[in-house]
Amino acid sequence: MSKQRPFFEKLRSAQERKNSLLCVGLDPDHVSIAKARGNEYADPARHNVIHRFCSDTIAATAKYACAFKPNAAFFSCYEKEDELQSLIFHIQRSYSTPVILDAKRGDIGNTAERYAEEAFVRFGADAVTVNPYMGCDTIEPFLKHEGKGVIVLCRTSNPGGSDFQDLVTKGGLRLYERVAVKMAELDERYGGNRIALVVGATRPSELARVRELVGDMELLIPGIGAQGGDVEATVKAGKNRHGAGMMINSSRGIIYAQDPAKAARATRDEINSYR
Ligand code: NUP
Repeated sequence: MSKQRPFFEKLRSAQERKNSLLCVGLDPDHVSIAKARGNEYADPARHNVIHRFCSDTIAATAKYACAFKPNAAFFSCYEKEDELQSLIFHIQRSYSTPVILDAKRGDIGNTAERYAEEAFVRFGADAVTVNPYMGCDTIEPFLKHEGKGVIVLCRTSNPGGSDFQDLVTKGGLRLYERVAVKMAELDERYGGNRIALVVGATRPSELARVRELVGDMELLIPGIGAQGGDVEATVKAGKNRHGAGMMINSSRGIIYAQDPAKAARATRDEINSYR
């Protein structure tokens, strides 16, 4: 449906150009903004704090980011969907950097079609995160949007990620392993380079297992920074044969740092030191 450059092509070009596997997460909330930068963004009633904070953060970190990942919750809760849309366009146009909309969608076919249209047409995102719990038919509507990336939750970074994802399924694979295998198959059915998997940095051994199962597939890896994931263990477990195949996300650890540019650069360099 879209004639834009495919997500994975944009991503790889940004990864090479910036020598970076760092994805900067945009999760703006008023309390954290005031705490981190009280003086600059003191009055939440002032026009467009969320937009100004994000565009300043983007300007500071774009040199070091292979992708940006705004989380939809942090915009919709403040009724800032229009700002989200304009920030996505701004990142793409001014920094030639792809944008992943973190929305974790998942629903029956006709509803999934609307979610896909929301992510790719309304917001113009290059990729979106989806939840596979409802099955493969709920993911296919996203794949119908040519060139767009579909990033499927596989082994999440939160403590409760083991509640269901680690359960052993009938064939002997754990649920997250089965998701990885099924998604690699689905990706192949759609010609490859359409699907990536979310695997948390807080689980290096599961990350290594997913890498073993899916070959060189791209992984979105949240959980370094505020959630405490270890960068060295993450890169060593998650890299593919080419020392790449990862978008390692940090949100709070970068955007609320005293100096986001410095934090982004240091994180990018730390990641690179273990590739
Ligand atoms: O497994 C996941 N863990 C996770 O933290 C899948 C995600 N999409 N995320 C998201 O990544 C989370 O919703 C947040 O937007 C970001 C992590 O933020 P931070 O812990 O680096 O601040």
